[in-house]
Amino acid sequence: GVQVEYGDRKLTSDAPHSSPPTQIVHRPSKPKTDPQLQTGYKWQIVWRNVIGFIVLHSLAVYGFYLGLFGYVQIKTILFMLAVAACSALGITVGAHRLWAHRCYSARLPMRVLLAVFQTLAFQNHIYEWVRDHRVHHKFTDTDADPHNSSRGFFFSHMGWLMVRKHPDVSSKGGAVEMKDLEADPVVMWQKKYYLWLVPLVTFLIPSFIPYWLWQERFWYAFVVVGVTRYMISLHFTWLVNSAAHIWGTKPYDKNITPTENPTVALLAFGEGWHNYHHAFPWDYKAAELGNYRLNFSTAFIDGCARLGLAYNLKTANASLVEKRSRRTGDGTKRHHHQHHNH
Ligand code: ST9
Ligand code: ZN
Ligand code: ZN
Repeated sequence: GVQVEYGDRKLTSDAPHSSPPTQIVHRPSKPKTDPQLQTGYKWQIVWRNVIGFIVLHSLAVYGFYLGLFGYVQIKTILFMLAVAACSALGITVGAHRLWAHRCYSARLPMRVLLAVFQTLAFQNHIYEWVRDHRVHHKFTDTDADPHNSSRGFFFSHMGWLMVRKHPDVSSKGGAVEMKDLEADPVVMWQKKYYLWLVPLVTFLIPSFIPYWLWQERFWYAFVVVGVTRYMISLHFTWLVNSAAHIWGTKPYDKNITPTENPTVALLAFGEGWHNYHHAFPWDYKAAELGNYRLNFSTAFIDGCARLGLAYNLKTANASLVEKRSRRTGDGTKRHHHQHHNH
C-alpha cells in the first residue's frame, strides 16, 4: 500500500536527519495534545476498495442514464425503489436500532427478514456493522471512531472505507461488548456465509427478478437495481456520518458534533435526527418528534409491534428529554413552559 503522512509533523525514520522512531516512542510522557503524533499513525490507502468504488460509481452514472433516458421499464424503476426501501429498513430498523442499540426486541421471523434486508444493503455483515457502530458511539470523534468526523467530510462519508483503520479502532474497540450478537444465531449465520450471501442477495436475485418476471434485460437490471440502487443507498447512509455530524442544530447536546438534519432524516429513513440519537441512543424512534416526522423506520417498528413481532420498545419520556435539553442543549429546542392556569 501507499503510505501517506498523517498529522503535521514528520515522524518517518527513513529520512536521514530525523530522529529514530524509538526516541519518539520512549519520550517522557507529557500531556498528550495530539495522540496521532505519539503513535506515528499514517494512513494507508486500500487500492482494492478505491478501485471498487470507482467502478461502482461509473456503473451508477450509466444506471442513471439508463433510467432517465427510458432504456429500462418503469416496472424496473419501481422495483428498484422497493429494493432500496427494504435495504434501508435492514440498516435502520435492523442493524442500527435492533442489533447495535437494542432499542427493542424482535421475534425470530422479524430478525430473519431484517437480516435478509440488511444483506441487500451490503454494508458489511451485521456483526461488523454493529461493532463499528458501537465503537462510533463510545468514542465519537476520536481516533478510535472508525469514521471520526474530525477528519473531515470526505473521511467520515466514505474515505474511512478506503484506508486501513487507525490502530485505536481495534485497540479501544476491542473492549466493546458483542456477546449479545454472538448469542443471536441469525447474526452468526449471516456472518458465516456473508461472502456467499452478498453476490446472491445484493446483486444476483434483485437482477434476475425483473429479467424473469417482466423480461427486462439482465444487464440493465443488474446496473439499475443492483449497482445504482446500492450506490444511492450507500451515499444516503454515509450522510448520517458526514452531513449529520457537521450541519444542523444541537437542541439536546451542544457539546457533541451530531446534529438534527431534516434532509438527512428524509433520505435516511429517519436517521438524520442525529443529535437526539447520540443523546438517547437507546430510543427506538431515534428522534423526539412524533407523528413519524420524516421517520418511516419508526412507523415500521410500530407496525411490527402491532403484529407482535417487536416488543420492549424503549423511548425517552418528554420530561427526561426536556431536562437534558435545558442542561446541555444549544437552545434551539422549543421548550414547553408550564402554564399556571389556576
Ligand atoms: C458501509 C458501512 O458502507 C456504512 C456504515 C454506516 C453507519 C451509519 C450509521 C448511522 C446510523 C444508521 C443510518 C442508516 C441510514 C440508512 C439509509 C438508507 C437509504 N472494533 O476492518 P478491518 C479489528 S460498508 C473492534 O479489516 P483494516 C478486528 O480485530 C460498504 N475491533 O481493518 C478486525 O479483525 P476481525 C461496503 C475492530 O485492515 C481487525 O481489526 N464495504 C474494529 O484496517 C481488522 O479489521 C466495504 O466497502 C472495531 N470497530 O481495514 C468494505 N474494527 O474483523 C470496507 C476492526 O477479523 N471495509 N477491528 O475481527 C474494508 O475493506 C476494511 O474494513 C477497511 C479497513 C479497508 C476499511
Ligand atoms: Zn453518529
Ligand atoms: Zn447509533
